[in-house]
Amino acid sequence: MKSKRRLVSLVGIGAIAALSLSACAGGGSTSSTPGAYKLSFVQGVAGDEFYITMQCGIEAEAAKLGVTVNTQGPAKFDPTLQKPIVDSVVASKPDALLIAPTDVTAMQAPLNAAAQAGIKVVLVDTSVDDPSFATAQISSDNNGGGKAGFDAIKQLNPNGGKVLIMATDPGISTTDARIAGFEDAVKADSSFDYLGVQYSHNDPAEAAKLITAALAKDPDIVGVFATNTFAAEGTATGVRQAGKQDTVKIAGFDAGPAQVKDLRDGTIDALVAQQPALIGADGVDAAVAALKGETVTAKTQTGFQVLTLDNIDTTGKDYVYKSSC
Ligand code: T6T
Repeated sequence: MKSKRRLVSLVGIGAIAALSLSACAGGGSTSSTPGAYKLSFVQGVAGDEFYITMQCGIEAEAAKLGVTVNTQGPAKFDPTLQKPIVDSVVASKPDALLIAPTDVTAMQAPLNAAAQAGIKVVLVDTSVDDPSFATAQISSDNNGGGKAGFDAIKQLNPNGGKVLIMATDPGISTTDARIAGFEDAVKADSSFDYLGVQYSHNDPAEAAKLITAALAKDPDIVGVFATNTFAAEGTATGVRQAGKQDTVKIAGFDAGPAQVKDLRDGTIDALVAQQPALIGADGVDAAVAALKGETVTAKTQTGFQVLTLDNIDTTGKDYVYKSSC
């Protein structure tokens, strides 16, 4: 098994000079020391290595710029759990809020309210239906990553065959874009028989159950594209339990330690690793620049790298997510 290596150029906001601060530039600082802004980071879900790694990037950049950051996340990737956290963060009046909204529709009103309260809102990773209130948005090339997932599966199955997508939930901007990128590619290739998307609700056990049922119905499935960490983890478990790891090729988004272990043992064949620390650091840079009244890049797209056994110990190793900073 040899998968294609792909390295997409990294896009950052770049160095932001922050030498002067007018008393009212950006407004809203509740800190007594000028420029010592208070930032809040609300994760999509606590305990997810993607957001832990992003938190590490945020904390390192915040320390560099002399601002403070408080991080919280819901127990599940669920807007009904994330909204109360946002409401309480807004009530605590930070200068800026970095957030990965868990649903494009349900998180719209709470984030509109945050921006209306004078808080600079920076969307990191995910977005909402109408992000016009946002100071900046930073996310991976999710559509391109979906296409890369298809390319990896195709490389391992040059003659095509049945493939499906294991996703999380509809209404998440990132995973929806990954699905679109994969679907555009698979539908353009007549050697593949696309079986559609299954939604596993960010629950590995559900993903394992769904892939087990899919393999019972279509034992000749040759590939699965899993749209995030938990979908990939559950897909790998189900494929392993079915004893089909040699015939079902899995390309999964994200590169937590468990996915990398699955890559090493041959259950997963390719991982589309994002750059969460860079997304977080860019988010801090954007928030602080906005608070200082400086020009901010409205939209930044960060890159990804496809990890395989070929590069996991060399050029790919720095892309593995962290479980702690
Ligand atoms: O894939 C990431 C993130 O980009 C996505 O929005 C939600 O799932 C993850 O956090 C991985 O679990």
